Amino acid sequence: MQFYDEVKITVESGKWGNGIASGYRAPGIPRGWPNGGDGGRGGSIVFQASKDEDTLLEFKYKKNYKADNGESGRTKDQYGADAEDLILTVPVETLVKDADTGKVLHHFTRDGEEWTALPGGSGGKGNIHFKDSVRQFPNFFLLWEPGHKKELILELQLLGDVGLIGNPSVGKSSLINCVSSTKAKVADYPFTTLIPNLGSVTVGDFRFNMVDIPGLIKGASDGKGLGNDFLRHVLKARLFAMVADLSRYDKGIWETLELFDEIKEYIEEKILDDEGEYYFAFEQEENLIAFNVYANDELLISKKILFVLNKCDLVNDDEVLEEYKKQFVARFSLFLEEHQYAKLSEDLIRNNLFVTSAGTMQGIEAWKQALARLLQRLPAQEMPDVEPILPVEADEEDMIVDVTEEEKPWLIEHDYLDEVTSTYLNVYLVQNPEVCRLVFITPWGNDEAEMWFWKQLQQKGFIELLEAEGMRKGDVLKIKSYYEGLDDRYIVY
Ligand SMILES: Nc1nc2c(ncn2[C@@H]2O[C@H](COP(=O)(O)OP(=O)(O)OP(=O)(O)O)[C@@H](O)[C@H]2O)c(=O)[nH]1
Ligand SMILES: [Mg+2]
Repeated sequence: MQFYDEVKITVESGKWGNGIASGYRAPGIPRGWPNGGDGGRGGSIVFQASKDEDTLLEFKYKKNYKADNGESGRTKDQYGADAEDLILTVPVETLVKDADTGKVLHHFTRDGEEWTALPGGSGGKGNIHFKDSVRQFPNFFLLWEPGHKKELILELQLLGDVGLIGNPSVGKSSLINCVSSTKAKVADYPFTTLIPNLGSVTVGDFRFNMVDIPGLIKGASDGKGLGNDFLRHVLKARLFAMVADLSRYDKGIWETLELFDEIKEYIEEKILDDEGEYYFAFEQEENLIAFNVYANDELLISKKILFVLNKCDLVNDDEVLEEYKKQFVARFSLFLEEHQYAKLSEDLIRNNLFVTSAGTMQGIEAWKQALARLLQRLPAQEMPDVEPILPVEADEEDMIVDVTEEEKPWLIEHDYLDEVTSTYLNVYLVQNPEVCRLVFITPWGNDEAEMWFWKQLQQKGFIELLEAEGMRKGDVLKIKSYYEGLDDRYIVY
């Protein structure tokens, strides 16, 4: 089974049903009264997080999601039926991004959390709403607002505090199973783990997460083994636990240290910009080892590193064990030297070395306690910035972008402007989302509806804002469309 942790989908919310204009008439009541009902609400696209989901696999096969449209209103005061919202279930820790801009729109962190990605279209009011003292029988209704359509990227984030990194079969999954209630698959062949496992570890009343990813091998950055795409998950962890298999002796140490080259290449390829100057460094921070990445002399990434020598039950001789630890310290020092990193003190390396057995539980409790102590001292995990999606609230700042001359020839050709007066009339670009919405739900050509439109603009203060910008009768407003597949509109003031 493949692990789908990133998918691109298209979502589209439903349109509102049209309102309708109808009237009640009866013998003896010649004029009657309006009774056209509203259209029903269009379905929204709503995401819901669930702890029972752990992959985005479902979205791999179905890419397009569209909520139903609302029904049109009916006569005799009857409203059209609302459409149901389309609920899409995603795992907790899913990020929703705008596919065009890459901006993070939402980050799900709780089971059951709901978020409306696209609201169903609004509008669609029947003529019963427009009756007033002057207008006894309004003969218009409002059109549906079109639904919104958007391309989204769903990305599953496994935000871990501790990331387990190591070669295949060193016992990473066995370790996560020992310290959390996760039931990761364990087997004696390489690449048992194909999907990252996320576990929650409790020490007293402190809780932290741990991520176990598939085993990495030398050359993973060139696609060897399962490749290094899974490093993305571990890179979100504050602390890297590098796991080595004690029973592989010297070879086990080298294989583990070589993984730093893969991590380095991954970061160079996926995170660092080609242009800037950057370098990697192992540095002492209090009594911790930090693996730091600097770009243009600023610290960009800082991961704390500790080493776990697992399967110590296979070397149940204290002297050999002691020798192995010494060996590890010497090998790591040599690795730093050969790769031209600055030296670290031997005590520092030794203090960040843990010996465990996932088989007999030896050293597990001490390791777990040490992880909790370290994490409590480290700064909290950063969360990605979350930006709101459409529709944006109306605001003075976004009323008018510009006045343009460029479109005048086209507007003259299409009768929005006449040639003689066009020299002193202006074309205003209006990008306010609320003005856009009102323009799209108004049935243009119906005098009453148009009057209603201008009254709305007046009441909401838009006319005042536009006139303050210098707008005069006869000027053209170019209204920015916020709806997928629909062009900007022009109206004459
Ligand atoms: N004797 C002994 N065997 C262990 C220990 N930890 C894990 N194993 C065994 O080592 C083998 C591999 O363990 P896993 O936990 O699947 O290793 P992994 O690192 O997750 O492997 P991949 O997912 O393939 O990368 C299994 O047969 C485990 O039972 C240990 O502490 N002692
Ligand atoms: Mg595993």
